[in-house]
This record gives sequence, C-alpha cells and structure tokens, in this order.
Amino acid sequence: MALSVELQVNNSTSPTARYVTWAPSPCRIRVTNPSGTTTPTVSVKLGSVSAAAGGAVGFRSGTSGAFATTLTLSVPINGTSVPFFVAGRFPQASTNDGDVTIEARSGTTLVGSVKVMVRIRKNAVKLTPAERARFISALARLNNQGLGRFVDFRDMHNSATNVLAQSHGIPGFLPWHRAYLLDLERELQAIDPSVALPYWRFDQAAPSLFTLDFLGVANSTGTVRFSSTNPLQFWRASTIPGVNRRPLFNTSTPPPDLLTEAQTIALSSTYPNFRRLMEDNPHGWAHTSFGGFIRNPATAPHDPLFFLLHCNVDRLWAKWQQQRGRFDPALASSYDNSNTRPGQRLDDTMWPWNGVTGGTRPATAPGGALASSPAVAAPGPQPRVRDTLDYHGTVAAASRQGFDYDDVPF
Ligand SMILES: [Cu+2]
Repeated sequence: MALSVELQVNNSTSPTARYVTWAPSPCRIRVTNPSGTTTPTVSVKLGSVSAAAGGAVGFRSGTSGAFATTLTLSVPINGTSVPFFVAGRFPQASTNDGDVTIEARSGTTLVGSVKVMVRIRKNAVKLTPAERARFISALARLNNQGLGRFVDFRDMHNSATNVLAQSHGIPGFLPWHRAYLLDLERELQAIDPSVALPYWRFDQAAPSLFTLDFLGVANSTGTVRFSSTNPLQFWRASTIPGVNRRPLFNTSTPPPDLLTEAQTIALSSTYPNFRRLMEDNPHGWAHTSFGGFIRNPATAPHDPLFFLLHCNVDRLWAKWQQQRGRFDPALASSYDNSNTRPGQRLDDTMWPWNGVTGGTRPATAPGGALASSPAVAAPGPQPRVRDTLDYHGTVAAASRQGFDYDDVPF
C-alpha cells in the first residue's frame, strides 16, 4: 500500500457532483491512506490533464485571488480535509463528460485523481455532433413521445394556467424564465449529466440548427421533418404530434430586424428599461419570426426551439449583468422591485415551484419544486426572485447555480 488521497469536487464524494463552470467550485482533499509517510503532513501538488478539445481547469487555495494551473497543498496525514477551489478556465469548456482529469501528486507519484467536466451552455451551432446528439436524445427522453416529465414544462408556460400574468410583460420575466430553463436543464442532466442547454444566437445565422439532424426542417405549412436517426422525430407536446414551425425568414440568415447582441446590451443601464425593451425586441421578435407553435406564448414550449431561443434571452441578460455589474440584488438597478403582483418582488417566491395556487397565482402548479443539483445548493427548491440574479455567485459564492455561458466569464 502507498499514500493515497481523496479529491472531493463541489465538496462531494459523488461522481454526480463532478461538474464545474467558470465560477469557483469548493473542493476538498484528504489523505485516505498515509502508508509510507513519516511526517504529520504531506505536500501534494494538484494539476490537471485535458483531453484533446476538452475542458481546462485552474486551482486556488482560498476564496480570492487568481487561479493557477497547479496548486501545492500541505495535507495532514490524519485524514483532516484541506479546502481548495477549482474553476473552468474561460473559455475552454469541455466537450465530453470527464474530459479533464485532476491529478494529485506527491513528488512525481500519482496519489489520487478525479475526472471532471467543465459543463457550459454553448452556442448551438458550435456543438460537436456528439454534444448535439446527447442534447436531443435527453430532450426526447424527457418528452417520451408526450408521456414524460416534459408535460410539466409545457403546462408551466400555458395561458390556461394564467402563467402569462406571472412571467410575461412584467419584471419577473427574466428571473422566471431563468428558473424555468434551469429546472428543465437539471431534468435533462438527471437523464444525461453531460448535457447543458445550448442557445440559439438569433442575431447570427444558424443554418446548422434548422437541419434534419438537429431541430428539423419545416415544409411550407410548417410541419417539421427530422432525419430517421433524430429522436426528436417522436416529439409530442400537444394534441398535434410533432412540431409546427414556419420560418418567416431564410434560415441560412438571422431573422431580419432583430436587435444585435450589442444593441440589446446597450438598450439601458437599468433593469426596468432593459427588461421591458428586450422582452419586445429581440425576444418577442425572435418568437414572431416564425408561424406555428413558437409564435404564441401559450404554445411556444411545444417547440424544442423555444428552449434554445430562451436560453439566448437568458444569456443576453447574463451578458448585460456581467458588462454592467448587475448581479447584486441589493443594487437598485439590478432589478425592478416596484411591481406588487405576487411573484414579482425580490423576496417573493416564484410559481409554480412554490406550489402556491389561487388568487392572483395560477390555479395549478405543475412540476413541483425546482429540480435539485448534486453539484450546487442554489437556487433551492422554491426560488425567490432574488435567488436568480447572482447565478454564478459573483456577489455571494453560495448563490452559484451550476450553469454558465461559453462567452460570459465569471
Ligand atoms: Cu419567450
């Protein structure tokens, strides 16, 4: 027997917690077998090995300071844990599960290792074929031909349940959809933990999105066809099987007249105007650049494209927050706390995750609590509006929600 250590990612021994983002993940190392040691502590050097086209990580010992490619720690042989932090090295995201190996060495001897993934939401047109296949496979399994858990996500975004008054044309539009996407993403990750939601960057051409092997190709009446190997061919989210989506633009170009990313971020420096203006253009205009399901809020989530569209809306908010320093709920310009409808103020919990029905809330609350993550604790099963703002823990490390975007650094 020889010296060995245990590496805990996100302070967990579970392989299901070995997913990191650009934000610092709290980690621990402890000696599990002190054989051969003669001193009360051993010096262990942490480093990492990345697969080709894989992610990259950095290390630091405390809660502040720069991340480095290696970190040397003094670890007691009595089994006491020593904390450290790991973060993905922006912009080098993983393409496969466990494509980064964290190694612990004593001298040149490997004494412990663990595989992690830098799991990041990416531009859909930049996914590898394998990433694309894993995403659509997980989404199709969640849908299960209309019989799966996806039905709750359909029903959460449905005019019949009055959801539109909770989450559209109102300050909570961005927080509500952030929680909604995260809930869905966590359900996909329960099926395949290597999946992160991709986004449709609708101000750029995305021809590879509108193909038989990805989100399908529409005929003139909007019936979307898929290739015989695409599991989305069995998609069903309404009384009509399949997807109805009629692009009103040439899908080898972006939809015309949508604000660009730079124009969107320039809309306003304060949340009330930013939210109000961007909900219309580009968000609303992206929806109405199609006929079919995605055009109308009550049916929009019947089309898988909805989730990629909204992932980009969320990314634009994230990028606006990052460029303008708007992660802190205590800063007035980070949010619009003036609306008194339930679910709109910072300290309000949000429907449906809070289970509250009746009155000004919808009559039913599909789906129950927000899905938990093995890697992070936030935003919790019944998120408040304020819990959605600091999504990668810029203001408070405990707010980290376990997602990040490929072009929005920590
Ligand atoms: Cu929308």
